[in-house]
Order: sequence, then structure tokens, then C-alpha cells
Amino acid sequence: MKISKRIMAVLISGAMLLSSACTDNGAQVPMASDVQQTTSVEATESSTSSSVATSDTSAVESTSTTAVTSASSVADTTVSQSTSTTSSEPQDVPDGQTLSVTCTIPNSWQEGGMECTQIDVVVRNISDSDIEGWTIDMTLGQEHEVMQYWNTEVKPNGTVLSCTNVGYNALIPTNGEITYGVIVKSASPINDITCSAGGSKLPTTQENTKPVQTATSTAAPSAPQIAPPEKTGRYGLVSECGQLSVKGADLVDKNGDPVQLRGISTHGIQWFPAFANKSVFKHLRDEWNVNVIRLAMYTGAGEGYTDSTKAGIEKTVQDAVDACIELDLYVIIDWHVLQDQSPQVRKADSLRFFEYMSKKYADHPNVIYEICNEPNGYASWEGDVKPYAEEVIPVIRANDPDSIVIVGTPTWSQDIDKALASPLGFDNVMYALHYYAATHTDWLRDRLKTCYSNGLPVFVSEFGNCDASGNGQNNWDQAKKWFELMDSLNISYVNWSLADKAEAASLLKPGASTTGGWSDNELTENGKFMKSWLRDHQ
Ligand code: IDC
Repeated sequence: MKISKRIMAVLISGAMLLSSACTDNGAQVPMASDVQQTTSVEATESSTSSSVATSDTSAVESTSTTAVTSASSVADTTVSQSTSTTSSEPQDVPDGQTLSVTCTIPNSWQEGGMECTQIDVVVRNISDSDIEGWTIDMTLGQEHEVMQYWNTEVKPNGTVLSCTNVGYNALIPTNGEITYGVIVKSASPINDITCSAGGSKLPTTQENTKPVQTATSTAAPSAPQIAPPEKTGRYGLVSECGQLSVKGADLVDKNGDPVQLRGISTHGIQWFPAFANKSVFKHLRDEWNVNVIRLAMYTGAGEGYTDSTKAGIEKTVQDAVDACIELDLYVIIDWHVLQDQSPQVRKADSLRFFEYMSKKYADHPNVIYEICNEPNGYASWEGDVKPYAEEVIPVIRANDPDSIVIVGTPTWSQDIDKALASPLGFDNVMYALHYYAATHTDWLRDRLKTCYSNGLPVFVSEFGNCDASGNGQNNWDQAKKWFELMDSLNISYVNWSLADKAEAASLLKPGASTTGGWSDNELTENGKFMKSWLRDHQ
């Protein structure tokens, strides 16, 4: 596959509407020195780009940051407009500025002759007071169609895409930040993005925009360039435990000794890609003591995984896998079947995806494949899940013969007894049990005990301390009973979820930093509990 690599500058400059009451009628053009903007552009892959896209996909990474001026967070008029200069180093933020906006293009690809561009945006409150309500008008320079968006409401208007807060991220505390993202389709590549407040479009001058350059490569997709793992001396990392396998009902390390993986699952990686990065994972490894990250990729069309979005989403997964490998972490690639009920619905995509991933990561003991999150509804073990697994596992095994594969079970991965009655005939397979402590209690723990004592290898690849909706109240009594049981059986477990969505299951409060290093103020009740539980775990 011929892969083209575009190096592209994204320019973002402009003003911010500070509150819903704000207008920008009084916009003024500040002195150039009032506004600081940094645009840095880097090509992160030298000659090759890999993707699981069905269409030709090129990875483009560009970052642009600007500080945006305003009178103050309580003002009812906006102030700001900016000209900007390109430089590679951030400068001091001048007085009077309120928000900084960082715009990244982690993925772009072609599809049906159109250009698809994912734009991730981080908005940071750099003022000394909280901000309630924000709107960013992004001028993309051309007509476009919005394919997907998260953590924002969008209002397309010609070449302008207006992005407004949703309820849970309206508030940006001082020094806090929120993230949102969009994927747009356009006739030609997006070369620069200009932001403005309330429609006061800011000029993008030619000198603000780096020329688009093109580089091509005919090299085939190859394994990522992996630096030697960073050592921490913590428990259960890949450099210590190596290739895992299954012995009886137990997960064991390269020496055959039982090992327990404990970690965190992302929320849908298509909705919260901002938290799936190396800096966050490193913080979780070093400060929370996790040794596994699960990457949940929802696979239903209504969940945003469509023919036009899947290339971008899958690339986000790959980047996150690469980050985990660099960090010496185990990583679970989760084909997050939920809305579709049966994994048969998307089997063709699954076979393509796991064929690609298992080939790409064949030499990395870090990678664990979870082939169907939670079959549910009509999906039965014998009629749907088992035959699906019998097709997918050989595809993985052909590339990566000794990897661990986790197989979901019916009724949202509660029916491990069905797997016990009719297990799969492959080595190194584990069966998923999922629980939410405020919903699933003794009866499901009893099922786990029975299945384990009958030799079934079980992996709790997702659990919550709240109820099964992902919300409601956390139930710490039940949570502790689950931990006691799982620890006594050395069963691995992964908490849902690494997101700042306003729901009980989230580990992070809305607007939490996307680079980790969270203070307790940025953690939810679940976040604080899980941090101390995992960190102090022996
Ligand atoms: C939930 C999310 C919620 C989202 C919903 C539908 O927490 O924000 O709106 O999915 O996409 C599961 C699923 C997991 C669910 C979670 C909580 O694997 O996707 O996430 N849950 O409902 N099984 C049991 C509970």
C-alpha cells in the first residue's frame, strides 16, 4: 500500500466567548504582544504510516496552541481577537488572557475521494477565575460535513464549525481544562483552522500558515519504533512477567507463576481519545500502580464506529497500544460489542481488525486481545459467541500463537457458566466476567467461585463500583467483597472508566487534565477510591 504522509500546519487563533451571555460585539484587536500563539508542527513518523483503514490512510499530527484573550471571565463583552506568530516554543501568557486552546490532528485519512480529519481540542482556563460556558467557532477554510463529535455540541455553518460546551463541561475551573473533538469530511485537506468568538472571524494570514508538504513511502506497515521499556520496579510489568499464559484456571507469567493484572479501562476510545495517551498511562502506572490498560473500542454503527469513521478510531487504538508498549504495560485491545448484541453482526470487521493487530503486535507480549466485550440480548453462547470465537481466535493465533485471548460471555459477560459447560478448544483463552458492584452481588460471586473451582480461567476485564448503568451510587461494601474474592483467587480486574464524563463510573471529574498528574480535586469518588486501592495493593 502506498502511503502518503502529509505534514501540515494547523493554525488556531482567536477569541473566546466567555459565558453564554457574552457577545463579541465589542471585539478589539489587541496588540500583537497581547496574544501569544504557538504553532508547532511535527512529523512523528518518519517514512511509514500504518493503519487498519480499509482505505489508504495517512497519519498526520499537527499541534497548535494559542492563548486566547478576554477581558475577564465575568465580563459580558468579549475582547479578543488576535494576530499570531508561529514559533516553536510557548511564551509567557500575558495578563488578561483567559483561555488557551490546543488543537491537534491525530488522524486524517482519505475516503471515497474525500478527506477525513479528526481534530482534538483542549481548552484550558488560564485565568484566575472559573469560567462557565464556552463557544469556539472554528473556521476550517472550506465546506465540510461533521461525521462525529464528542464532549461538545456542534453547529455547522458553511465553512465555520461552532462548538459549544455540553452540560457536563460548561464549567472550566481556573487552571482546569476540557477536551472535545470532531471528525469532519471535506473535499481537500484541512490546512489551517482559525478560531473566533461569537462569529468575529479572525484573519488567518499566509505567514501564519506553514506550507503543506508531501512525503511518500512505499514501505509496508511495520511494527512501531519501540524504545526500551521504562523500568519502574513496580509489580507485574511486561519486562518482569513476559509472555503470559493460562495454566488451569490461572493466568501465569513467563515462569509459570500466577500473576494478577490490575488496571483501568478507557471509556469508548472514540469519545474520549484525549485520555488515551502515554502521559496519562505513565501516571497510572507510576502513581496508581496499574500494570494493564484496556482500550475499549465500541463497534456499533450507532456508537460511532462506521465505515467512514473506523479508520480514525482504529488508528487511535494503535497509538494507545504503542504508548503502552513503550511503558512496559500490558494492554487489552477490546472489541467493544454492546449495541450490536451479537459479535456476529460485525464479524467481517472483527476478522480484519484482529488479523491486522495480531500481525502488527505479534512480537509484543504486552498485547492481549478481547474479542467481544459483552454479548447480550439474543446472543447465545452456542449460537453466536462460541462460533464467532472459533473463527476469530485462529486468525489471531496464525500471527501471534501464544497470546492471551479474552472471550466475552452472554448477558453482558455474566454467563461464564455457559462457557464452563462448553469451553473453547484453544489454549490461553480466558472468559470475561463483568460486574457492577451496586447491581451484581452474591449470586454472581457464587458463579465465579463455582466456575473458578471447576477450572475455568476467568478475567474480569471490566467492572464498576456503581450500578450497571455506569451511574447511580457506588456500593463500597459490595465493591470490597468483590475485591476480596478476586484477590483470593488471583483474578485480574480492570475498572471502568478512564473518562471525565459526568457519571459515577468515571474516574475523572469533568475537565480533568488530559495529561495525568491529577490532584484529588480532579478525581471522582470512584477515582479516589481506585487510586488508593490500586496504589496500596500488595
Ligand atoms: C456505558 C458508559 C456510558 C455510555 C454507555 C453506552 O459508561 O457513558 O453512555 O456505556 O455506550 C457495560 C459496558 C460499558 C458501559 C457500562 C456502564 O461494557 O460500555 O458503559 N457497562 O453501563 N457493561 C455493563 C455496564
